[in-house]
Amino acid sequence: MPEHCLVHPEVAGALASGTPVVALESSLITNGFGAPANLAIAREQEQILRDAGVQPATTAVIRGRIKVGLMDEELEFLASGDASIHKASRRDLAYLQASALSTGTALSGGTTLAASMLIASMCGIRILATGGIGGVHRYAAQSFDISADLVELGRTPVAVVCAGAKSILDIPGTLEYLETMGVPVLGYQTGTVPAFYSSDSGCFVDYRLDSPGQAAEVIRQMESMKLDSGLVICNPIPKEFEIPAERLEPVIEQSISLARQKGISGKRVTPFLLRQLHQNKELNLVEANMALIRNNVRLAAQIACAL
Ligand code: PSU
Ligand code: MN
Repeated sequence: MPEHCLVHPEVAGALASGTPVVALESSLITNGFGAPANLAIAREQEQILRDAGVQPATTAVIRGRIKVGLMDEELEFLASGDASIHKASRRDLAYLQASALSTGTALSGGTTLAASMLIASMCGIRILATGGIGGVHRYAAQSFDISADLVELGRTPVAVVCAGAKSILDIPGTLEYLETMGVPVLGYQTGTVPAFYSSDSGCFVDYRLDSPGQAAEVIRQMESMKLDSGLVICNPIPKEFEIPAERLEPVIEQSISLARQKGISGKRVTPFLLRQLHQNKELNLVEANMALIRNNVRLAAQIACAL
């Protein structure tokens, strides 16, 4: 195991013995949901994996140390909203680790998909489950706002099970970027790219997967060729939780203009937009968001077992 990660003994044991392991990100605990939904979903994802015989490996930076596999107190801490907890992408990891040695306060971080993939790959974990990937933002031609998740997918060999990208993003633009980075975008039992809250963005996936075994075979092929890039497995939100795009769209555009008015930029953009959406009283987006995460974690468990 890499010396700069503290891998929980259960995770290390599972990796050594060939027990399936699925990595989970923690920025959705620190930035994706408010309390109490954040702690509930953090615990539930781990439980779904354990029930399927899979070892969960939630990644985070806890008081200056990168951890893989968290204790319940650590999930509680991440969900607490403590001011020392940052949103941690690839570029934040070194500073947060250094904080334990060089400043008075050891800082913590909820790891984004990008950082979580990187940490998973350092430890030999091959699959990660999340809600939605970051992407090319709307109006990126002016703002240059493109998530580091996409670059990470282009350079780090971890398969990511997600419900597509949120429709706060430019989905065709996101797909173009993934194509440029050489990242396959596959649909699980669908030929279309889901858009997080809805099962169809109107865009097509590269290929369709019909079984966990087929997904596992694609992962094995990528590994045997040492492509060193990621894979996006799109799993549409269950039908009963879908939110019609025409109800969502006005709220999204309102939230984006509010973000611009307030001068929100950089890493604050995505958490701001997610908070705006979740605060909307007419749309029960928190429930839908939790449902699609559960669905993704279940599929990731099946693929991990097939691997
Ligand atoms: N999309 C969601 N929920 C989330 C995120 C994205 O639907 O919680 C989080 C993920 O952790 C993702 C990060 O990696 O936001 C992307 O942030 P940015 O756009 O700043 O790269
Ligand atoms: Mn950004």
